[in-house]
Amino acid sequence: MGKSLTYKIIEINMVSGSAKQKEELTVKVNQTLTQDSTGTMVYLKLEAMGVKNIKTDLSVAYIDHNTLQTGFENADDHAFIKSAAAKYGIIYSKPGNGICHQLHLERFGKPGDILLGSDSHTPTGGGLGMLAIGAGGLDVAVAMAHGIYTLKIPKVMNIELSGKLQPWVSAKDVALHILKLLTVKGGVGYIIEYSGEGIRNLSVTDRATITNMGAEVGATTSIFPSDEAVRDFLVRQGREEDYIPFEADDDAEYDKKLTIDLGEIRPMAAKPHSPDNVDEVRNIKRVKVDQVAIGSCTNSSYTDLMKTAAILKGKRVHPDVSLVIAPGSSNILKMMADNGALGDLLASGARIIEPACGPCIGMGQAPRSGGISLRTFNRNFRGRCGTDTAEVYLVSPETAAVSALTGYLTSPDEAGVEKPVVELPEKFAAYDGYFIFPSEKRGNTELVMGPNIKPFPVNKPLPQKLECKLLLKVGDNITTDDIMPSNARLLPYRSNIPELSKYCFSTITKDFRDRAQKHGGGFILGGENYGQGSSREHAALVPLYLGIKAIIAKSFARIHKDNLINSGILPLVIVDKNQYELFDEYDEIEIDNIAESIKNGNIIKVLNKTKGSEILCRFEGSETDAEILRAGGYLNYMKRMEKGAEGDA
Ligand code: MIC
Ligand code: SF4
Repeated sequence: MGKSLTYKIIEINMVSGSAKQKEELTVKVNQTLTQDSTGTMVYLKLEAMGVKNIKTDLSVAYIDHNTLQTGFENADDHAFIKSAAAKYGIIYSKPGNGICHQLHLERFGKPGDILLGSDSHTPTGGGLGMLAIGAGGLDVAVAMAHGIYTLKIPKVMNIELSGKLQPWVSAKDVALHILKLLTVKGGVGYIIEYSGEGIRNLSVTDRATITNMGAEVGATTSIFPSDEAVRDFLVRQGREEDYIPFEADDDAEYDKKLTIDLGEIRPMAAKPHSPDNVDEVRNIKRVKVDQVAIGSCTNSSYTDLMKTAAILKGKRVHPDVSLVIAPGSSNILKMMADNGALGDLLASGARIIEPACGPCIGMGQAPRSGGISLRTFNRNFRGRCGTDTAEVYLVSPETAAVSALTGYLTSPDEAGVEKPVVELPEKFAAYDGYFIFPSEKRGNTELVMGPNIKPFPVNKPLPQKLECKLLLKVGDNITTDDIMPSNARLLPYRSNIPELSKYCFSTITKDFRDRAQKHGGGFILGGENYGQGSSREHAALVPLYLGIKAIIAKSFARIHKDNLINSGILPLVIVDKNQYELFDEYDEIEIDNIAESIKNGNIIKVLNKTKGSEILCRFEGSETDAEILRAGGYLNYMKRMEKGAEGDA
């Protein structure tokens, strides 16, 4: 049997373990990326580890999320990250340069490399044949410190694409079609590998749109082969030397296979409030639109924005619509300024904002109360746009631009508008004016810590017995946006866990912090896919700060489970899912004999003292994970290991 592309890349980067064992293996991490809203924690942890030099080939610290500076907080965080970048030899990307994933694809991504990023959409890099994985901040700090990442070996799902996209259908519609097929949990435990004749007609940025939204199906990452399209992209970016061809063997072995005929896909939309609530646009009843937002790491490429400009050229945005556009990178904005397309956007009445995540993470441009917003983004969770009562639909740039003209959600193939054709420039702009490259002589750079940067919480070793109240019972697919919401008001406190704790679970209940404080912490009961979505480790650190000891759930999303373990919070999986019904909020819960029970596979009895019932759970993790939990989280575990090593010497 031949090898998948995934295993080929894993094999060339393998440090220890065996891909055949299907358990855990350690790989070399060639590149890392951080962004600012998760990055402050990464660099605080790197500092706490006492790291002198980073071990990756290349690491980049982007500032793209918290770019509104309505107070000193975000600017303090930028200054801190800039000083950390200078101290550790990391490339710093100034605010205004663009969105980490789009920039990384343009300037640094390399076929065959492994990239670890403190953001769940790091898999965007899979569009040019790299294994690009999103992780919690601590894992990225460890990757920088030691140059490695330990991976629970995922299964590989092959999606074979045949046929050709119809006019007006684009990569975003493919991503949404896949979400409809797989749902937000269908990719958990898998790396998705694309193959087939259909991929030949997809450019690198099309592919990146698809791998980007692999995060929404819960996949560890998604990857396309490195072929002529990748070479072409790298040549235009002036980086042909980074090209290496990589593809799976024809007879590669896969754990699951799907086939999709691209020709059958129509313009799609994800309706409120989940990316998998997908239907064809033409099936959705007439939806009047208040806002259209184009951009985000999913759809802010040169091609996406040039298509938008071509659709809007010589026309006016509908009077009831506010059209906002955030380019993916300063290079794209510069090219569009030079070739006149920016002028076409402005003449149509579009609002152009700086290249950044912007409205995608609620950093400005919140819709009006009860407003309808069409967005080319990847997540439409309730409240994420900054307005709890707004309804967000996820669509392609084509659907967004045409709907901005008509004022209604419109299937672009049925609007009688001329279809845009975009020619790629021979050479993409590469000014790199917003990058600060580390200096060779780094000396004693001091970290710049403003008053907004507070110490992060560290857990205590796991006791033998836990007795607490069940503070909250939630349903399936709870997102990290539910656990620790983000918007322009809260994001400035990403370095200030005590302040953030006031808003923990605030999309679900307003009194979670009070409950936790009143009862001295406790447990949470969750449904399937608990912790899906963002990689933010704040969704573990804030519960840790509030005294949460364990999360008992039907299943967990990958990154969040790792973040819980790294924070020393027990993630326990319910063996018989029906038993979820046996516990209710405020029941008194007891777990005894913990150290022994968390050996992988052992049954853990979770006793409900209020009802006299019992749920049987398991801890699903490696022996190292169990050790980390016993020690009270990764940093304590590291200290223990170091002490052990000193003791041995
Ligand atoms: C997101 O899209 O949810 C974010 C904001 O980029 C997050 C990271 C964060 O919460 O800071 C992600 O995707 O990991
Ligand atoms: Fe930024 Fe949105 Fe992409 Fe997250 S999903 S990295 S917030 S653009």
